[in-house]
Amino acid sequence: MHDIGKNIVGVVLACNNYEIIDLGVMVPPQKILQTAREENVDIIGLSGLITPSLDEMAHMAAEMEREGFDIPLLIGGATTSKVHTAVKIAPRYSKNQAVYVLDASRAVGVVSQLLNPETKATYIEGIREEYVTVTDRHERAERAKLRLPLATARANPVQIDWTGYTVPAPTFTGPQVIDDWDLAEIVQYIDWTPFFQTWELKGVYPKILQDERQGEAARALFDDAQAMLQQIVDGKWFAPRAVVGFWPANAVGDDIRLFTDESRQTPLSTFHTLRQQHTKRPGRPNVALADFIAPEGVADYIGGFVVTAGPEEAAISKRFDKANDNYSAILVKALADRIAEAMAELMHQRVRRDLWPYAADETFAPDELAAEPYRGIRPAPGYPAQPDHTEKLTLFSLLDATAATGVELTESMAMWPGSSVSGMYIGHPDAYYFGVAKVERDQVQDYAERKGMTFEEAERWLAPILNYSPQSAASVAAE
Ligand code: B12
Repeated sequence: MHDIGKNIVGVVLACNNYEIIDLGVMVPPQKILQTAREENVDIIGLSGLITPSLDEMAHMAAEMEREGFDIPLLIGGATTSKVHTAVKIAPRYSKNQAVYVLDASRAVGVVSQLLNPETKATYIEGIREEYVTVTDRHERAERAKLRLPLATARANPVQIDWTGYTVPAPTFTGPQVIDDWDLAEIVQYIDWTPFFQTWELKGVYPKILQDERQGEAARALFDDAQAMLQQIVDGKWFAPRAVVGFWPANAVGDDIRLFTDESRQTPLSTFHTLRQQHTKRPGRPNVALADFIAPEGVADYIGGFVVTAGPEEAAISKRFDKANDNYSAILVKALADRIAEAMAELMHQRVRRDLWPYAADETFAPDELAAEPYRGIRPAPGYPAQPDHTEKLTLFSLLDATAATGVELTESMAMWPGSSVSGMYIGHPDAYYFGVAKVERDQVQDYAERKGMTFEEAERWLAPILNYSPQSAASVAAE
């Protein structure tokens, strides 16, 4: 994971004359607290991109309480929310206040209120009252959400008629490294819409360039991006790497069993999937990814991949920072993210046409792909269809991904270098993206057994999607 959101907040606050100490990414809580003490800071800020960081934030709040800190704790980043801050973080830090900040533009107002002795107490009082209301509303809404027993949900899967289903075999079994990347080709596959979101410009590319209110800023940013992209391509600033693999596979219940070879006699590994447990309208299934893989007796396959723009972007960004060019430092990271996503898109097309040619005749142009008009999906561990980030362990081991690409998995299941994407390939024409949403205790129990985890471990990794308050919540934060 890397730190564009945190960078932007840091730059915005620094522009408003606050002194920022940026400790980087994946910093252990003790280092943050030690620096906070040594430097006598006024506020600590945490940024979280993927859900495992939510637990770490709750843990940090408990540590601050335990060590007697009495300064505000700011919370931000893509997966954080006011509800999570109010329900899971703020209650663990009663000595002062945890405050959720939606975006960089709001950070200045929040910080100035918290640092001004005249406004601080009233501001914190206001936040406390608001968080009590948010927590009450959240708990009422949660109680109202009735989930189905797992067995009932399982009895309502996606109905696919597998009789007569055939799919071409992939051109190889097991992993293969792909390192003949042409940056100029990758660039054609960039989806620009999320790039503008990074800069808080909301709208769809290319329309956003003509937008009445944001058009001018969007055009200027886009021109800068194109100029830097040209330098990235011409100067070969990045060395992208990837690994892709395919295996014979069949669904066994909610699991996807992978085999060593076509005889399907020797199991190699298992992907575990989670099933939607919410009440559905008649005719709507309770989906799990395993529904899109054929049961035993039918020759089906699954693929997996890891792509990375490479680690170079970090050093380049640092050089810009050193030259006091924060803008280019953030721009190069945002472009590295786009390149990683573009590689995922380009490789998926190569898979469909050549490597696992179930759509060999596909002719979509690169700029048509963002709308996903093609056959098959590539769900990623951490995305709504598979919220369990630990499935990356299985994927990485199957692909021997660290040796193949240099991408490492951190303890909290983030990938380093930050501009990396991983996922699975599912080829059935009826496969689609969905959100598992919240699950009940019975599914957590079942999932833990299937994965060979303890119940508490499974609860911890699934914490963001539990439809109940886990008994272990307190212990997670108090660990
Ligand atoms: C760009 C992006 C990526 C990029 C790069 C991510 C990165 N920066 O490291 C790429 C393509 C590489 C990527 C990869 C992945 N991603 Co991604 N990604 C996104 C996306 C689309 C935008 C995130 C972003 O950079 N936004 C722009 C920045 C500027 O915004 P921001 O981080 O929210 O920060 C702002 C505020 O939050 C606030 N703020 C942030 N920090 C702080 C701190 C303080 C103190 C304060 C006051 C304020 C503050 O101010 C910032 C500026 O306004 C989000 C979806 C979304 N729309 O949010 C998914 C998302 C974050 N990704 C997600 C996932 C799962 C992944 C992968 C794990 C998928 C995979 N298996 O490959 C990988 C993980 C990468 C890794 N290295 O581990 C999920 C996470 C959900 C979850 N359950 O954990 C998301 C939410 C998508 C989704 N809906 O499922 N991703």
